[in-house]
Amino acid sequence: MPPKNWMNDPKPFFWKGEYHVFFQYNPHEPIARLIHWGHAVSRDLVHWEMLPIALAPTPGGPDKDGCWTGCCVEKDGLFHILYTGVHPQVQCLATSSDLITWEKYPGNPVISSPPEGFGDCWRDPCAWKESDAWYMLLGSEVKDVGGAALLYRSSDLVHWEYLHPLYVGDKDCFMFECPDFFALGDKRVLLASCGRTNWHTGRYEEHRFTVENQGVTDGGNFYAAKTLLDDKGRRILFGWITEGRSQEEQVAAGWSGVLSLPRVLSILSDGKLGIAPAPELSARRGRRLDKAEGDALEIIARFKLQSGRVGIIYRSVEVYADTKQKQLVAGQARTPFEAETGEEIELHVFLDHSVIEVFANGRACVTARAYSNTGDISLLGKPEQLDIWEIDK
Ligand code: DQQ
Repeated sequence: MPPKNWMNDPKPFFWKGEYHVFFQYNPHEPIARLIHWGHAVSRDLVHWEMLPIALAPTPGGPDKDGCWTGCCVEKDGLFHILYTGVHPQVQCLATSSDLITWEKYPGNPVISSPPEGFGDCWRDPCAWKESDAWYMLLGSEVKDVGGAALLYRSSDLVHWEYLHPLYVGDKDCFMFECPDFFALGDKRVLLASCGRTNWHTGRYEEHRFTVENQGVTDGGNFYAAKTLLDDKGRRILFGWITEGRSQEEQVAAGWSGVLSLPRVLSILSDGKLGIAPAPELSARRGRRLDKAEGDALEIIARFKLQSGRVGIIYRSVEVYADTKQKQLVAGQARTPFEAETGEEIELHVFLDHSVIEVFANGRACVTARAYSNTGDISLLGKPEQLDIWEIDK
């Protein structure tokens, strides 16, 4: 959760044993205005400490109305944040020697206008190094076609040359926000957000991306998800868990937005994306319970494949795998999920007050919000095995 007020888009970055997550943050009110970069750090993925704000809008500067999403990379011993300034949208740079104190590049913006033929909505830099140069994606769109990830190249992270769209989607996705692009197993993965964070797996050749498989990382209250690569070689995904209550209620509560639990990505044998909770989360398991009760629980329920619905009901929200509809469902939210013939269904559920995060068989996730703390927790279907732990504070 934010210390208070507004939080959205995570920007994870791993450095020397520490998991850093920068995030979009409004320290003044629980409303998406005048966005800063907040900063949290963890050594174990389960205990987090808030650090000072990394970036704040500079009055009169190209980021005067907000420091929007971007990425953090290290080059020659110096950390670099590339991010978007708004009104109009432009790309900016800041550097730091310790990840705590950031200095904005005096020549900002480093890119002041979109490539010819593209609209003014182009943002959320994602940069990486290849053997010959730095490369970067910006989220954009090809009008009347769909979302696009525009590819740039640079030798110094300051001067950027536009190359071409790395990938253009279709009308299902009007614009790409928060692109993320990385190697995983023997594939490349492109994440792009538009209403949901979609994944695409495929081949990266000649600086073009050919998609072989695609899907949704999480069909629920989960957005703008991005990854880091840790020293164990793991790609770990964090998303912004959006609210399901009105703005008035968010203002009354004094906060808005949560970051998801860390989710480890993999390439499955069929080339699709695997998503599972980070194993470190088990360190927060407290008392084992025979019966699910409380408002901070981890539950693993294994069901024999049976026709219909298996799952739980928490705070009146039904959370279940539906074998007929081939979906993983939490309240109104659903993610495609198909069980193979004879495959057991394992639902790994984290309930934390208003947040429900569900993982099914290491390949489907759905996140939901449940604010009213009434009603018992009950099961849908009869599990073969059921493990319940309180989550330690
Ligand atoms: N949120 C940011 C944008 C991004 C959007 C602003 C996605 O940079 O495109 O807070 O949630």
